[in-house]
Amino acid sequence: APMVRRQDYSAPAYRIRAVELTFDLDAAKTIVGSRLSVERDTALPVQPLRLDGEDLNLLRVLVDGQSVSFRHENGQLVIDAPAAEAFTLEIRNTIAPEKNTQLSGLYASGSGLFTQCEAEGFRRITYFLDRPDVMTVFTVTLRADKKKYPVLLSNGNLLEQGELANGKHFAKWHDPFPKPAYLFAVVAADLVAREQRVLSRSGKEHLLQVYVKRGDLDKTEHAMNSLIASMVWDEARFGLALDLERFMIVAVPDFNMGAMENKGLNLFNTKFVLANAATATDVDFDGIESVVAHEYFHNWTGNRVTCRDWFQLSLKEGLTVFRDQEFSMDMAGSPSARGVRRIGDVRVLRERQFPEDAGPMAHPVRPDAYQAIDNFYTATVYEKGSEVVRMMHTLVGREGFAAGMKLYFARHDGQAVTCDDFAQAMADANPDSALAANLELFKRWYAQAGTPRLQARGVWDAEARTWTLTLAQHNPPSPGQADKLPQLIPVALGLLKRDGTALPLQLAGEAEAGGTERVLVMTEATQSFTFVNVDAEVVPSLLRGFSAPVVLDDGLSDADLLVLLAHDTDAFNRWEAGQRLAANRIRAALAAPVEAPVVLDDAFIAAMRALLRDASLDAAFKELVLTLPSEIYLADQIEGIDPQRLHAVRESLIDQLAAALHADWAWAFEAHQVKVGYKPDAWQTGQRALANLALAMLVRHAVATGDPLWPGKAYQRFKDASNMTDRLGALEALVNAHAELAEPALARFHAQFKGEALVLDKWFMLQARAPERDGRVFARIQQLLQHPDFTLGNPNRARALLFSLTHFNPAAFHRLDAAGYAFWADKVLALDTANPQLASRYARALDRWRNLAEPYRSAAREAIARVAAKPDLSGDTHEIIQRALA
Ligand code: HT7
Ligand code: ZN
Repeated sequence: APMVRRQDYSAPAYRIRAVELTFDLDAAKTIVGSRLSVERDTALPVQPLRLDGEDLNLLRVLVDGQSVSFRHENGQLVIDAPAAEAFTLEIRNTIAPEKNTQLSGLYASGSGLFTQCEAEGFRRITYFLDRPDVMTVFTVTLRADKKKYPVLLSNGNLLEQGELANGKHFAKWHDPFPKPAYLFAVVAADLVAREQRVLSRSGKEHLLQVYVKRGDLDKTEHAMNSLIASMVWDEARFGLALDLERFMIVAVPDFNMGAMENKGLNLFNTKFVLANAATATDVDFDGIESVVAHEYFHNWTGNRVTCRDWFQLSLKEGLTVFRDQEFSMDMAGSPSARGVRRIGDVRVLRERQFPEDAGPMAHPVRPDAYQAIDNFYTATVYEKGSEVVRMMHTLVGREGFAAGMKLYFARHDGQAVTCDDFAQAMADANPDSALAANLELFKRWYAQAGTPRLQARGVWDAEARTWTLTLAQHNPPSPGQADKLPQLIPVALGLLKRDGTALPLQLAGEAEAGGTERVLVMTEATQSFTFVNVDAEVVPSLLRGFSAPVVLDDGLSDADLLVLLAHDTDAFNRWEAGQRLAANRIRAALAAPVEAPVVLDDAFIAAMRALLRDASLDAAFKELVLTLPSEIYLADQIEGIDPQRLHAVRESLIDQLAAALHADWAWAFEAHQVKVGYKPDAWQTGQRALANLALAMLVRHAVATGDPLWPGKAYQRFKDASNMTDRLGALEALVNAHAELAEPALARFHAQFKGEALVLDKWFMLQARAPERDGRVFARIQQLLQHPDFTLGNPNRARALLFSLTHFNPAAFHRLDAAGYAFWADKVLALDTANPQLASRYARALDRWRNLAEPYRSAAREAIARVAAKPDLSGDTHEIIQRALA
């Protein structure tokens, strides 16, 4: 596929002011009629009209009612010289939804028909100017068999509906807001809806609906509550009200991503809608809250103001992720619960985005070129993009940020704009801020790929009573970007005395100390900051709250980290101190000879025990501190990684924590039982998370020592649990410890939930993610491929089994005999024929092959080369494979 380049952008020569679409819906053959009101931009030289189209069967083309000559070129329909400046173009074509296994365009799922148009799916429905800067008013008439498809939905407001001959019926929808085609949606299915009427602050009434298949209504309450909470929050925090009379969410069983923000008609992966206490875990409830909020927030950040071109994707995605993260933090409530959320968000960033930024797919938040845009819905565009917005928030403050948002909408409502436009509005609304003073410098975050390294060293001068912090930044090369310039890095910090108390901060030149926390703004490659009135050595707590997406090297000793772990008031840095203490031990063990036993020192164990027993801390926070850094995160930090060795070392440390803290785990398990009715709130979620971790540790230790007590207790809890979080936690404890009772428990779980697709996904996932031991997990995954409930056709199921191995279970995947890589290659090829978007995401499991030690590295390369050799690889997968080998 040819490269699309950001610098080649040119404004469209034609606009489509309005379109009337008619659909005669049928799974085998749907007829699409389209009547476009087209206008030529008379300021530009006359050019051919080029309409995008893919996999369409064209029946006719009329211009102002007359037939017209046209041709096909590069997959486009080209009309060389339309005579008038404004004309009506009529197109008729057919499509075959049931053959559409790509799940882009109009496709069949379950017994319904659904669309997915972002990024370039609309062209798979009919010919169109399928680009986000062409905004059109849509009127849509749907006709279908009434029995099969009793519910007919599209964007906006329902104008009319009624009966037709031959058992058919119709519905006519009109969306008053001009929108790009990627926000178009249609649903035809047999669904039921939970409904709620709500008033926005202005007193306007809205109808909210959550559509699901019959039988799933009892799983829609949380999605509805999340939607209402999102509405309230966006009005309260940003003054952004819902602009539609009706807002619909529809659950779709086969879906490539999480959800889609189509105007007024959000389509969701069932995973992010359906939940009740019996079938969904706390983590699922949480995911639903975030995704419902995320899609709802897109109505302003994405739909009202959209992207000029797909290079600007982070304009809507980075900003909307930032908004959903802030929403979830506000929903969590207490400062400690906010800290827990921040830790969770940074974990995702560092486990997914950091490796991306260090590998062959590294790209700036605003990419410069792509072959397949689907490949750029990445952690960089989403999560790093959100961090870029968060840094702006840090630089201008909460009020300043709200003012920037206000100006952004005042300037750009109804437009398709760029990341520059957003940053400019933020700076202009805050003219006295460090952002405005350094805007061009700040915008390097959009332009430069890679994770900057930030070195920090402090020197105390006893005589001068000063402490000078010297910061140095360096961003290693990325593909196509050899040399990088310094970036603006906000460094939030506090200084702790050795006894853990916070030092009032006073920079040289300041009249007096102001507070115990500061944000230093770094704008040079190297920079020093001198604090005065410092009477003793201090322990710096740098990059509090993870104030910038960088890798910090602060040179702190274990003794310093123990001070932070015991006393830091910043939840993120307190947690980070514990993670670093653990990582230091893992690194030391990896550097030692293989035969040397890995022994956890008493200081570390005592610190962990103190934290676990600390009555002033929340359970959720303790669970995070007592969980060792993941193999995925550690592997990204270590050059020439041997995944088997890393796994063995980490497992051994967990075994030791399980043994050394045995009595503490038993206490923690008993002390964190929730005795009231199930609610997925921050407090209960924390209690359950810690109790489940404790149970896992107890079962692990019991299996190692041959003690039947805790496996028996876990099995009992698994059987009797009153909610899925506890049930799955107990099952996971048995499976992860390879306990004998895991088998009967798995069988029972399958029998109990065989009718629940999302719960079966958990059953597959749990087995595929279990810690590898003697190749048992890999063997189990191969068995499960043959299971009657397994299918590659449903993305959730494919993710539950295949992605669990390759993306989430490094020790099962990276095998000495290379069988994991052969498995990967087979599945990339199998997925690629049916669903290129899913295949190319799957293919990325080997992005970081160059960072592997031998023999893994060569074996991985061979597997990638095998995939590359397939002659008809999809454009999506081809781009990933080609970059991996470059
Ligand atoms: N904006 C949505 C992106 C999306 C998507 C992209 C490519 C292929 C399929 C897709 N489904 C949804 C989701 C979001 O960020 O909210
Ligand atoms: Zn989004």
